[in-house]
Amino acid sequence: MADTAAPSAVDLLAEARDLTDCVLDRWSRRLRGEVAERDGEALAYALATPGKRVRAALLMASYRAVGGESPAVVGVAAAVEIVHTYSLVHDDLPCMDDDDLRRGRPTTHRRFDVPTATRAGYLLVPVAARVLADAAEALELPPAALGRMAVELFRAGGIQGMVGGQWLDLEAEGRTLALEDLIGVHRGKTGALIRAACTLGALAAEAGPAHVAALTAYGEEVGLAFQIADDVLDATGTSEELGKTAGRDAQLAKSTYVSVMGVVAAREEAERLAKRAGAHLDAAGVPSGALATLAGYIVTRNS
Ligand code: GRG
Repeated sequence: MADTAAPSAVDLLAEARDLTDCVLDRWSRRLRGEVAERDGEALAYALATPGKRVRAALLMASYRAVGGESPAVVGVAAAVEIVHTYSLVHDDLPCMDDDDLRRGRPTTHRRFDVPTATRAGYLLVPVAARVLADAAEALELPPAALGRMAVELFRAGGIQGMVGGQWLDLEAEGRTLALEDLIGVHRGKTGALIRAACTLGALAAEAGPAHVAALTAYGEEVGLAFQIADDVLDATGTSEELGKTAGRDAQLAKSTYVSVMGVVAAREEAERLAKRAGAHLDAAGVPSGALATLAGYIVTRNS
């Protein structure tokens, strides 16, 4: 019998967005008091841009899947979303993807200027650390758990993850990558932070090693699937639907799943990964309703 009470992806994302945006708004107001005028405005602008909050939703669903119950977990989700927001601000800069539109609004460097947007991006990284530390305190986690969450988050954001993947991505512009190299780029620039969101959800709930590993494995698969879906949307969506310039990958001559295998095979691969993600949870006995819904959303979304 169908479970009519099971929340849809729209419900899960709306909840994550409402809760996370409250934390981000509180920090925006705090930062406006700490940071000089124009930089404070740029920080608040970047934090207020309307993201889908997929990473927050994954983190909260991962936390609940292993028994977490505190609403304070939203602080951990906000920390991950702040790292993600910094990456978008920098990704759009002229020295990287050089884009004018993000989340349906002018990019931070277009709304302000390149030096201000660059500073705002860097400033967000220590803000994420502060938000994470506050959340760990509110969750009454021991210092070792905060340390482990910080290592997971900032390792995923660094050379072994997001920065490393982005670096390879930039170096590969105009070149054709082999599929295994493309997988490395995608797992780094996008997958690592998504995987970390799932791991942090498990760590925030003080889950045991088998459950942490299962959620990490789930995050690894949906992280890659997310970027494959992004490649497909870049090739098939409109700028209006995406809130960012469509067709940018082709303009920048980037290797993507679409350029390597075409739209149909790329969609099939994303769906295969989403199924594999669910299998990791099933094998570890982690109840996976919301996470299965989110994996399905990640590979069928239209924005
Ligand atoms: C110094 C080389 C170097 C890098 C700095 C800029 C950067 C770090 C990394 C870029 C990482 C990046 C932007 C990867 C793309 C990830 C991606 C698919 C973003 C879109 O995510 P959504 O759709 O966006 O969840 P919203 O707006 O909904 O949050």
